[in-house]
Amino acid sequence: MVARRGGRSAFVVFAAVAGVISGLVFLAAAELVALLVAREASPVLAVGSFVIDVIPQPLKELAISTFGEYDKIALLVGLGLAVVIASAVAGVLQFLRPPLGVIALAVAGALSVAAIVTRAGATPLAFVPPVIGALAGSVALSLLCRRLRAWQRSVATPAVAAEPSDDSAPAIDRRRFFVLAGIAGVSAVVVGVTARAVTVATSSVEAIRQRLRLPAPRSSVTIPDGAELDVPGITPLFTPNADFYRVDTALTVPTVDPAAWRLVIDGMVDQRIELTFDELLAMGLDEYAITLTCVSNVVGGDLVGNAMWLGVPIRDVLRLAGPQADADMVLSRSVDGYTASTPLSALTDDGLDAILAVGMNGEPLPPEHGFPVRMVVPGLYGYVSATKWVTELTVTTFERDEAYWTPRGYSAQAPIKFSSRIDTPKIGKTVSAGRIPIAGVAWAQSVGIEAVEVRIDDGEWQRATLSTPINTDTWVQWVMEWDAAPGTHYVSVRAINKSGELQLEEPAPIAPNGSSGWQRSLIAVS
Ligand SMILES: Nc1nc2c(c(=O)[nH]1)N[C@H]1C(S)=C(S)[C@@H](COP(=O)(O)O)O[C@H]1N2
Ligand SMILES: [Mo]
Repeated sequence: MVARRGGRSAFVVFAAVAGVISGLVFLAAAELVALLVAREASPVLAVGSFVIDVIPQPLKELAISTFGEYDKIALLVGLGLAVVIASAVAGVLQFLRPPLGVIALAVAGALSVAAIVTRAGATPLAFVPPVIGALAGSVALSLLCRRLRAWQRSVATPAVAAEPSDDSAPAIDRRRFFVLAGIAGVSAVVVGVTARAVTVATSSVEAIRQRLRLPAPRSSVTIPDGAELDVPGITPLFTPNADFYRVDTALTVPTVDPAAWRLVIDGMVDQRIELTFDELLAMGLDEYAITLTCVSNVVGGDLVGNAMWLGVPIRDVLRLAGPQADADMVLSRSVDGYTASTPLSALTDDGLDAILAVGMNGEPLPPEHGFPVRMVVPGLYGYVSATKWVTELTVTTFERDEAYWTPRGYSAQAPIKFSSRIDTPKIGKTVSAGRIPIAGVAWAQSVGIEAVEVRIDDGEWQRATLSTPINTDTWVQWVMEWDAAPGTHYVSVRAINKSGELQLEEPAPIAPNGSSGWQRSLIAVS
């Protein structure tokens, strides 16, 4: 090898390598400290953004026309090359004219500090990562260059044989340089890449959601005494988020950063309105208990759930835009393109709590339930009202526009057909003879449940005991004690709403506007 013979040019190459390794140490230490104290203060990204800002517009356009959608990658690659070249030069300087290399790193640190602290949104500790990075890089550079010079000296000292053996002084000094260079280089790459990956992963929308603290509601829902029955096997009054049914057309759950979210209200309005997430929250949040139902719920099915929502009335948001008199529909649109057609009157009616919800059962909306904002409208099936990840409300007419499901075999308008369900005893599970509860839930959103009736086999319809309703928009629980005799029995249930209507007996499939019929289950008693 040339260096063994003391060739000065070879040592200069190693000095350049030492410089590049020190540059990596600089960036890795800065990334690690940025992760810990100031996430926005990554020198690579801050300097990159700075460069984007200072590049003159014609040059920017040239970059976009040359690299197209890869312009940002091109910038980062260019920046990476510049860092490699500059740190190689710093290495050579430090080797030939110490401490010029360390001074160069200090200048690089100062420039990154300037780029970082002048960025919008920089936190008070934003200067720390580049300072620590420059310090770490300088220590690495001066140690590496010291070892390189020791190696150069021992090669130059003609005390030993012309071809030194492996444990001669030059060999030992060479090994000491490579060991340090190896350790510094490998740990810089490992630490830098890991810190960057952790930063990216924990800055994800899910992490943003975890950190999000919604303002306290101005008003909360009072849960009356007796709202929840104590019956084993009955559906809980509120459905935990993890158990809440999920229905949507989204292949992967859309991720929407609340900071980038906008709600546009347009169409037949006096004035187009655009709201940010903070502006929506600033309108004031209230609690709403509303039971959601899917049109695909079959009689006795479980595509229905009850939640405590936190939100803003849609009528307040629409009022900002001023819907025009001849409009009769709001076409809500999700970030994933899904649309729902809701009668304008259902959203503007003062007596109906149609809301833009941001919270669900005490937390921000779960991603799969529409984070950061969704619609919830009492009394209408989800597909015509409950748009998740909602981003646009277009005021229009049923004649002019249609929603996602309308050309796919479902009605443009679909009020919920009120219904009742048996939760216990479970179908297909044998129960022991004796006194047992038959219990379940019943819902008639926006009207309310007046009564639930149960029939055993071909007997009389008997009134069940109801839980105290929270309001007319939530389901109620019902229970009836039954002296179960051995054998098989049919248990049927039906509800009566507060308008005095009886639940539809005529069975209907889910399409085009929801199932109907009375649930009748066969129960085996032993
Ligand atoms: N963006 C979007 N929103 C949507 C849907 C959808 O497919 N995409 N499905 C709707 C339907 S059919 C129902 S029943 C409800 C279900 O809401 P959940 O999944 O939170 O229970 O969301 C509604 N909102
Ligand atoms: Mo649905």
